[in-house]
Amino acid sequence: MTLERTFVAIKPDGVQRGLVAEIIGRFETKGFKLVGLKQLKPSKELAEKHYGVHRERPFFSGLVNFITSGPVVAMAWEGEGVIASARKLIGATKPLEAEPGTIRGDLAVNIGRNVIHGSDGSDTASFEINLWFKDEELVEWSPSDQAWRVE
Ligand code: D4T
Repeated sequence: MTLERTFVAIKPDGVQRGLVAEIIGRFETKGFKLVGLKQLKPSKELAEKHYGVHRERPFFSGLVNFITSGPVVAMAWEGEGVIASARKLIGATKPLEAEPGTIRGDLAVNIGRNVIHGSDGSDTASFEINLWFKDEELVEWSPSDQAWRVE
């Protein structure tokens, strides 16, 4: 079993719309383990690093303005296969193309207000967890009911 960690962020629209509990609940009830959690208003520098791959895209400055506009709930989740599974739980980038049952499929309509981010691979996951969290903000723990989730 290979344990992975991924970075998930509830964007300002998700926080402003009161979707934090609903979104955290999807990962919790799936059976993943929350190892990092904080709310912050990201700096421009943090947002530009996070979305660095999109620096040349026309939507980049709007995206940075949006992500720095209000609180973001930053999370690190751990579990077997959590990186790909989180992307499935989140759904397609364009919410109208996201399947019902996914977070974006159920809770969003617009690409610029798609409520949540999840790392798209293992390198990105490590980069983003290190970018958003200090080592001491990540908590090692064992859920007492783990044997009822994973054999
Ligand atoms: P994030 O990174 O927010 O989880 O989104 P995705 O991984 O699903 O999609 P992405 O990297 O292609 O896009 C990053 C971010 O930019 C916004 N966006 C994207 C936008 O506002 N307009 C656009 O045309 C695109 C392609 C939405 C997500």
